[in-house]
Amino acid sequence: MRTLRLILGDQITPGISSLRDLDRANDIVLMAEVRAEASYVPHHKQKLVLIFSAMRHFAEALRKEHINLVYVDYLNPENSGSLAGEVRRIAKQNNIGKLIVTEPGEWRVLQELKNLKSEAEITLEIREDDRFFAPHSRFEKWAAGRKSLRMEYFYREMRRETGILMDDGAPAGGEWNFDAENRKTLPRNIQLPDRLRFPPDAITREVMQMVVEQFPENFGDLANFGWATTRRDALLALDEFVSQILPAFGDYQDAMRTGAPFIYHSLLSPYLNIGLLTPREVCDKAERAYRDSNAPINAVEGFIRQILGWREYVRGIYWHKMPDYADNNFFGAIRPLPSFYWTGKTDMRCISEVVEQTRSHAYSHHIQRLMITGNFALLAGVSPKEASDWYLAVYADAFEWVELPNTSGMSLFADGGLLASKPYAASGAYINRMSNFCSECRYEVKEKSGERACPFNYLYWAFLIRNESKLSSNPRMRMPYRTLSKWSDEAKERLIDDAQRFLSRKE
Ligand code: FAD
Ligand code: DLZ
Ligand code: SF4
Repeated sequence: MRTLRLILGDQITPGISSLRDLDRANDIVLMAEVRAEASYVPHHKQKLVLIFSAMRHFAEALRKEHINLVYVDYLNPENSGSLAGEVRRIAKQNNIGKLIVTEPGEWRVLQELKNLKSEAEITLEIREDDRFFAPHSRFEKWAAGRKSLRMEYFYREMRRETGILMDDGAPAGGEWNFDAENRKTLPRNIQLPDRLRFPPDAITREVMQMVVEQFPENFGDLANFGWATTRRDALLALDEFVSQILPAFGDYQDAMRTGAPFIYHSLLSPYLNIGLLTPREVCDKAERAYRDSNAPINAVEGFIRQILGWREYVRGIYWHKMPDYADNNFFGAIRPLPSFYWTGKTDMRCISEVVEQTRSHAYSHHIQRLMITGNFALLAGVSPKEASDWYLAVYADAFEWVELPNTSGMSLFADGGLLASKPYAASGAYINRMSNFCSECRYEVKEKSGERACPFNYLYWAFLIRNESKLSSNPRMRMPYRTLSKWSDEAKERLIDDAQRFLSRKE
């Protein structure tokens, strides 16, 4: 009997564990474009093109190495439409006795493969995904017995263990974290750098055509598609980022501006998440820039913390807490997602700008996801499930293991504080400080209440009032609740009325 090795759409990595010890004479490698994966949420068209095109380019590279590959196109008439269906079909045709797969990134897909094992009478070998720094067992060891699972402590252990940005056992530059230096506003006249984007080649153009035909109603434009779909191009994107952009990454990490979706962010998350780049090589390259005095410590530490810290940590949380994590709803929020998350049609300039950037690029940088669309959903009491489905659909880098803890935990505080020590709730003042959105908005950011007032203002206070019993004992929420306690009942009523009026009308 022969062995089948399944490569998933986010396992586009030459050294992936499922391909090690491949017997070229006997084994079959399977890759399949399937309807179930392409439609479990209505993915942005650019996300679909990125994944299918990267899969096809990877398949080409495997064929060049004379690997025995079965590649099932989306439109193949025999395509059963699911990963399990394709494994079953190809296994039957080829006398397969064993399936080897690198552990899937998503709980849902892992269950599908486990179920297949019992039905299809094949041995299933699930291998560790060692593209990550921390295996599941490492996170579990760290989490065991801890009351508080804060990222910062996990990150420090990762630094110590990997030796990244460490000097003789001490953190490089003398501190673990330089975030205090990383909250600058963008100078008005600063010339933001052009970014390296990749014109679609013949394979990508063919996929674009297919996606337009098969997914005509999906959110997103393809006109600006510029993602790398090969490892070669992803490495060029990494080089460009480290040499040209990284030095200013830290300073302007939280800045936002109209017409400037990328600022000094890396745009590397889609490549990391589908496997065109590995986190290790990205961190090593960033550290090299610091060691060679080509980038300052606040930028390099800040950047490495996102990958070695946050990215590893949210994956740990996801597997530690799934499947229950998806059902968390600390505030009991049930409001449907407003339609302007899809249309961008709202007078709130900050939201229309972020939705427009998202439609054009399948991208929006972290602080926009957290403090604009995430903050609005939190303040308005949008259902965590509806918000998560939106984030999972609209970003090129969205896979549940990283999206869910960021949305449900970090952004919506739906886990009640496992991930964040307080909700990332903010009024318009924060958005005004970090962006130029408010100067172009029909609402008045300085007004708290009334028809012209910025909705983030009264929604913020109404959120605090509504959730007082759940939040007022949180030491980090003491300040706003102290302010609130000084207001008359009448003033509070006015804010609640404004919030209700706003939320009940169609924006
Ligand atoms: P940079 O700002 O250049 O950061 C460098 C790298 O660090 C990123 O490429 C990414 O790999 C990693 N990183 C940064 N922040 C985080 C984080 N909070 N969690 C995990 N990794 C991080 N990231 C995803 O990869 N997929 C998602 O589906 C996703 N959904 C999100 C949903 C919400 C509500 C929020 C608030 C954040 C989400 N993030 C997600 C995290 C973060 O916003 C993106 O990783 C980042 O914006 C990607 O852009 P970049 O590559 O330019 O990042
Ligand atoms: C996201 C995605 C999409 C859109 N399509 C496919 C596909 O056709 N075939 C495939 O193998 N994987 C796809 N993926 C990725 C999976 O949905 C899933 O997110 C990951 O494999 C989980 O690790
Ligand atoms: Fe957003 Fe309020 Fe500023 Fe308008 S005034 S852009 S709604 S924060």
